[in-house]
Amino acid sequence: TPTVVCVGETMAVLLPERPGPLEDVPSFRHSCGGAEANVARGLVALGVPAAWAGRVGADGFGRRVLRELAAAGVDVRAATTDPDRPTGLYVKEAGPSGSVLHYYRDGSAGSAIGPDLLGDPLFAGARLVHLSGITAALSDSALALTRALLARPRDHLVSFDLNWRPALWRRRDPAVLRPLLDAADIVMLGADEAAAVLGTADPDALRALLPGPSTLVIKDDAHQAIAVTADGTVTEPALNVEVVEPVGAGDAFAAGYLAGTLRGYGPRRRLRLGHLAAAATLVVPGDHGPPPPPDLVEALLAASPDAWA
Ligand code: KDG
Repeated sequence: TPTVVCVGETMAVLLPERPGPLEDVPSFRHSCGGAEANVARGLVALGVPAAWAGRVGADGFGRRVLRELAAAGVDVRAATTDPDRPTGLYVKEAGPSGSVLHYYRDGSAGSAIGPDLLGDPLFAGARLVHLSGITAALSDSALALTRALLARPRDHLVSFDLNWRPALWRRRDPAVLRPLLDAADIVMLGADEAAAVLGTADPDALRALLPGPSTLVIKDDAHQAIAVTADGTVTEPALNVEVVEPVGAGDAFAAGYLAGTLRGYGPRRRLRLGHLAAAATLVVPGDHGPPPPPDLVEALLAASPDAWA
């Protein structure tokens, strides 16, 4: 049984062969992505058994999603296929000021997930369920599933990455997000996302707004991450890498942080493993980078603080 179940929408991805306006892109590479599945892949790459639970369409993109995740070692037994709705798609457009994601996912199979998923035996054995704020935006049933997975009493921990995607919230009120975050055990959010959704990025103010979770991890751009727990606050600088394409780095960070948590690491090593996994994704154009070799990870986790500044 997987240790972690990641729940959300996984889509087909078209990655432009080269940066620039979409109309000038000569061809695209076909892959798959989606925040929660990216976390599942990142966990598996770090040696943590992980599953992805969600829904795809009965089409080539859906078969590709399942095949690619399974090939990466992600348990997809709880994934279902929807005969009536297509697999969602997103296209990355890489410009000078970063990537824009174009979504083709309205009415997708992935958005039709709902509380019926909870019947899957996978959830009974999991130590941790990983969710993100994206799912709450997808549909009423997806929001209901998110709430059901956060309901207490529960046998699993819940980690929740805010993953603020304004484009998905045009028809919905993001005020639903705060109580969802507050019901989780581990909350991860970017400082910019916290400011947009909760009105502040100040760790103490966020703590006051979100007293429920045992851990808040606030990622301050690419510079540092702060973990706020009952034992105090730990700040750890990020690795300074040459960024090729940033999408997916937040998911890689989450995978590293959660893998460190499940391995019983202390707060600083958890953050470091998050930064290491993020760095491996920042230097490639896709949503996931190959993780550094385990012995290098160990050496970097033990490096002196100066090496990280
Ligand atoms: O974190 C990366 C995700 O944003 C990307 O994989 C697409 O899941 C996605 C989304 O909904 O934005």
